[in-house]
Amino acid sequence: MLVAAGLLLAACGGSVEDTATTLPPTTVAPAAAPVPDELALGAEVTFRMPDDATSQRLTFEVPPGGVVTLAVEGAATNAAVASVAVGPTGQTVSRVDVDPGETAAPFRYVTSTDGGGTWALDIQSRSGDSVTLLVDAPVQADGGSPGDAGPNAADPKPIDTATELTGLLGDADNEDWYVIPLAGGDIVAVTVAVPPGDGTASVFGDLVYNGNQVASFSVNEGGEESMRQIFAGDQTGETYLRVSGIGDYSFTVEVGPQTDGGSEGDAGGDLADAKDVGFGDVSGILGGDDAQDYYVANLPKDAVIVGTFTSSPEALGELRIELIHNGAKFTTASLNPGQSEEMTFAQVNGEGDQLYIRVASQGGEYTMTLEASTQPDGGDGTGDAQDEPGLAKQIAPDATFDGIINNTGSIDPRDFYTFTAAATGVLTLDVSVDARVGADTRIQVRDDANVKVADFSVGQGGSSTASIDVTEGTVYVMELTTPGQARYTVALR
Ligand SMILES: [Ca+2]
Ligand SMILES: [Ca+2]
Ligand SMILES: [Ca+2]
Repeated sequence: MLVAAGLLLAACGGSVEDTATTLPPTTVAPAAAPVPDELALGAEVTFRMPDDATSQRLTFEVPPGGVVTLAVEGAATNAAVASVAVGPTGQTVSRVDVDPGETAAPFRYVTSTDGGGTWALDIQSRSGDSVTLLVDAPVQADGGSPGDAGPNAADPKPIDTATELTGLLGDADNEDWYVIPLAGGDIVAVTVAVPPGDGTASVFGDLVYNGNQVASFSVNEGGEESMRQIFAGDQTGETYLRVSGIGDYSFTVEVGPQTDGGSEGDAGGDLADAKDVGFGDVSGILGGDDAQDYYVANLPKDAVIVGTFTSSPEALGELRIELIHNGAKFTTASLNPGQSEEMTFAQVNGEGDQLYIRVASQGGEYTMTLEASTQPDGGDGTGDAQDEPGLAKQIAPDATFDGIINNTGSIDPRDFYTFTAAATGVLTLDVSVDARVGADTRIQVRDDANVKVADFSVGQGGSSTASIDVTEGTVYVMELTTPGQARYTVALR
């Protein structure tokens, strides 16, 4: 019997096999029953040209998106070559010639959703010769359900996500469109593969959103390509996967929300829409129209913010980090792909003030590890030692404590302390400056007559000791200043 080659093509992912066999002579005898003018799909018939004719038209109905296949065999007793022209009525898309006793090369033609209808076989042969015919037109099953995927955004096919699906393109079917619903702030990942074949297949995939192509890739035979597109929080509605080209393909679509800051959803694209995060580990992703992520966190009073920021090695271009307080950027960092940077920044702020973090790039993942603690100035837990002598923070004459000053942006340029000498004699003042968060730091001490009794500087990572003659009961004021930012340790003894 004849086997519809196209069915084998579909089943074998595009490989061509000539599996038709020579019919036993008994079956090529003239048909016992007349062949109907309209052929049934999938049913083998033997047509004998009437004695008074050399051409005859037979028709069959092709459903939209059907893959038309035709197998033809000439009877061994035929006197000459028979030919069968095939195509939608009024049009020939192929002509199949078959020698006596031979099987013609397989024919396959892919129609699209807007194709189908009545097709014709125009048979020409010697009068009395016979051909055995098998036509079929199984409907494509693009995206795992019956039917061709439509040719545009007006007629896309819904699909299951996270499942490997298949599709078919070729002939009149140039584009398959699939619809992917977006909830806002989604990540859409698409993989498309084209099986190995005879070298004629290749497809092009792209994602379309709001009429614009937002991502694209091409896949050759035997290849597989993937793409990932990030959608911003306000990008809801639908995106479309368009596959165009020729051939069988398989594909998988995965859709899920971004998890910026550890919870479902994109971090907002402006200050008003910033995502609430605590300090700790914060990771997120940018890409496409999601070009910036904003976060907000409540600061402790007079916060020292320590952040480690890392851009993924696959990031697109520079990652920019901005820390914002009271509507003003107070520090920024720019990271290349794969780069990591630690930043420390001392603030002067009220309890519960908010820190905003803006992260911006063309695309990629990032992580931030954030800590915030109150400035340790004077060791009393109340925060910054103020930058006016009249408001100097009281310390004991034998105190040891840490502090921090930050003159970048004049946020906390000076720390003032005051102490009362417990005894007359020499008071020793040790000052060291942190090696990592450090800058030249100047220490000045004045007595209650505003006479300077000490004035020395300590560099980054350095330490120094001063001996000061003090008088019991006298109130002294100590001032620390720096042009940069410095963590310092002071010990009075
Ligand atoms: Ca298709
Ligand atoms: Ca994001
Ligand atoms: Ca301070």
